[in-house]
Amino acid sequence: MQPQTPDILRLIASKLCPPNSRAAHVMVLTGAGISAESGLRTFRGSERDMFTLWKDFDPQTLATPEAFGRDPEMVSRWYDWRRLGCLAAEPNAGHLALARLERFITGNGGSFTLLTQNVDRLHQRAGSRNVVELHGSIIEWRCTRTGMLSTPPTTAFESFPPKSAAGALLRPNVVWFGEMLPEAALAAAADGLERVEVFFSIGTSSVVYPAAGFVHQANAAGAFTVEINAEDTPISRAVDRTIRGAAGTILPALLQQLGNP
Ligand code: BJW
Repeated sequence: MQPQTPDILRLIASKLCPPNSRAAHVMVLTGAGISAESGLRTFRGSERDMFTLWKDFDPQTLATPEAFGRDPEMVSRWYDWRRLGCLAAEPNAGHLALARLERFITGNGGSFTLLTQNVDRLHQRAGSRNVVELHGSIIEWRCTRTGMLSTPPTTAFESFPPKSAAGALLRPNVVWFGEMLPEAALAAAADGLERVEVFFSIGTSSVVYPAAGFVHQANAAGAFTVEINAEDTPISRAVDRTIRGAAGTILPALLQQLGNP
């Protein structure tokens, strides 16, 4: 942890729960970095990061409806392999700290919305309640004909590409490049961003829109904005405070400043 981090954490704690006042309206945006400490690979990252998921695969070509249309077997095998990895992973100290922070904030009269770009469901498994899945979930799959959602068993599909009960192709219920985010998720984000008082961007490279633009909306709403990331990102200079480090270390340290609720 950098030497100035405890001072920054004290300042953030005072914004989250000002003395003699209700707790703040808080929004948290998370990305793949928060699940890195659970052993799940990130999408992008430094060249040093051997766990970068798309070191071997190009996201712009794989996470698209076009890629699925061209080669549904390859794309669904890749997603099923990732689905099993998510099911095998456990929430880490960062996920658990956010669930505790939500209980603290809502218990003290504030509001808490967790916007996640992650498809792994680890926030929910850690106990977070108000979670908005911006890019869907890899745990659920969707019939490409009827749109019906289903949760496959915890073992690999028996054949690829997998088929739905209706006999059509099944695809992961995630948002690919060029696809719209779920309307309800966008509405929840827009609603919260109008009145947000403290905004966190945690473990995201802030290059994928529309999520990468949320911090600017939070700034425009007058919120106190914070980034927690292992590296610099395009928003590092746009936030009020940047904390360089691992979410699984920083977030528990922030809770300590709040009296370890
Ligand atoms: C740690 C750490 C530790 C590591 N602690 N930190 C405006 C401008 C330009 C383009 C667009 C625009 N609006 C829309 C677009 C097009 C496109 C887009 O954004 N393209 C960009 C690449 C430029 N967006 C879309 O198409 C979106 N749809 C849309 O907007 O519809 C309307 C529309 C369509 C077309 C044109 C215009 C409008 C949909 C985006 C869907 C993204 N889908 C994916 C795949 C999901 C399924 C799957 O999982 O496979 O979502 S892509 C991938 O990137 C995934 C992630 O959620 C997303 C973001 O990645 P994330 O989470 O930030 O991870 P990383 O790996 O990038 O970063 C990890 C970070 O963690 C790093 O910074 C590390 O340093 C850090 N870290 N360990 C703290 N321990």
